Amino acid sequence: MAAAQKRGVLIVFEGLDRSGKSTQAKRLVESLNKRAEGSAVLQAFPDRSSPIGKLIDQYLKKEIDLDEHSLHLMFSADRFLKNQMIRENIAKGIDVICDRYCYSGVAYSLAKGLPEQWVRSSDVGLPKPDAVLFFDVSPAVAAQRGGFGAERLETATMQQKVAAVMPTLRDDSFWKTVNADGDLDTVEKDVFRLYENLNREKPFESLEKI
Ligand code: DGP
Repeated sequence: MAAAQKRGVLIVFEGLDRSGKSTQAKRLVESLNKRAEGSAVLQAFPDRSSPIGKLIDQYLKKEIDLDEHSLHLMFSADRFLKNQMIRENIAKGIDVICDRYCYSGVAYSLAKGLPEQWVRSSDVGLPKPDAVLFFDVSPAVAAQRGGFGAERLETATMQQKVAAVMPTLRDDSFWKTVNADGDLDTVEKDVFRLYENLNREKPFESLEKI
């Protein structure tokens, strides 16, 4: 009898701007697909090409203004648009790697002062990550990696606030810290080690709280 198909895993890369999370998320997906074509997909949030993501993109580029509560819900809705895609891939044995997830959503909105309970509730029900890799970069190393971009939230003040909030969202049962100060190859190896140790035997869950 053929061996039962193992499920895929959902891995979320979170961290501050210039922590290297986007680069490493891409590297992980490339390396997995090199080993087995079609075995992993990359999903960046926000998905700026989705109907809602297009509006978010315009907001980030300062082309339109949006009410902050609406914006929070739009980021959540953008993630829920991928709910089915994530679950179908995981069921088929395909790994889904996300560059940002609801933890960015909560951290940015708390940093802006929106009500905590409300902010933490809108992503409940999303697929629960098997691992959140938190890219921990020291301020000195982040500064060496260059200045901020021109988008609305790319400011020192916002980054400091998000840096203060993000660690408070940590859940030790599935968050893992990646030392993001290292060079690209060292960090890639650390990420791969964490990836290899994930448990595909346990049932895939939904987020009950954030
Ligand atoms: P990126 O494409 O990774 O550079 O992210 C776009 C910007 O949007 C970045 O400044 C972080 C911010 N961001 C990402 N996800 C969320 C979210 O869910 N809510 C809010 N308010 N901001 C977010």
